[in-house]
Amino acid sequence: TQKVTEKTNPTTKALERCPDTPPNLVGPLLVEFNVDRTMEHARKAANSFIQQGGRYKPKECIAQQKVAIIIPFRNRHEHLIHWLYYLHPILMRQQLDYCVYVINQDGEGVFNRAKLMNAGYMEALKEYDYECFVFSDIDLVPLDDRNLYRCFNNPRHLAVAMDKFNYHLPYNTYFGGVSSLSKEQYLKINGFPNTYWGWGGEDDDIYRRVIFRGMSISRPDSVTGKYKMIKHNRDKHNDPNPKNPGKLSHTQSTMDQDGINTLKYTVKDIKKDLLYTFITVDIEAPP
Ligand code: BGN
Repeated sequence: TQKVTEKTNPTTKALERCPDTPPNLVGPLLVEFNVDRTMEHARKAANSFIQQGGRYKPKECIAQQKVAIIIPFRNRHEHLIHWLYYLHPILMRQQLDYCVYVINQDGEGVFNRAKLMNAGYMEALKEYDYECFVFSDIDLVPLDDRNLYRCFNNPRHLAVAMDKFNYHLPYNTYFGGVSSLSKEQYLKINGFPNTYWGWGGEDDDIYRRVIFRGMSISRPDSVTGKYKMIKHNRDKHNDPNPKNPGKLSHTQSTMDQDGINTLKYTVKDIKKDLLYTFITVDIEAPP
């Protein structure tokens, strides 16, 4: 067989770095959850360029960043279908070198969003040399593809205008929903807290870590940063935890002893679907 080189095939050109502004973005998007959607629809939407595990990288240029998308998860399969259906085409248009990691909490113990995100960070890095981490709730879909799922000079808060908060921030220091941190930024804050069991406060803790380490929050404007949330009932085993709010006054002194440096969990299973990598972890949750 003949070796194809630049000489024998003059159309082969060395790839260049992708542009700062991806050329094929469309801006505002129509998003509708009130339809019966299956994984097959999501697979068709993602087209043939996706690779097993929910991996993609542009073929036309070298992506600016290698991005791991981390989604804490338990029992939300219909949300996952909607999320994949909308996000894969967006992330492809954004010309990212990315992979989607769904981090599934094993068992029925109390849910812990931030600890799952820490486990996702660790597991993603075992697979590839990621430089950027986007942490997203499963029920949030952006309404504008100019909201770039990459990292910036400061930790980024992406979900700034959610429909459930009337397309406003619920408060100025809100850091929940969707955020991105470079590997460097993440390590600077010792990752996320492992000790916020149940609903509430872990995102405020992360915000405080960022500020205590001398960084600030980067955000898109409130038009680009619009999100639609999938409506759902309150999850089981994730009630607001009355112990969480009080922990926030200690973040500065506890953040070095509670984070990626103290993370303990066990991987139970790793399954590669076409559109996502599904990792089930035991995070030693209280009953
Ligand atoms: C806040 C929660 C956040 C949550 C937002 C939006 C707390 C800590 C005590 C104030 N914070 O009240 O975790 O993302 O609401 O729902 O509960």
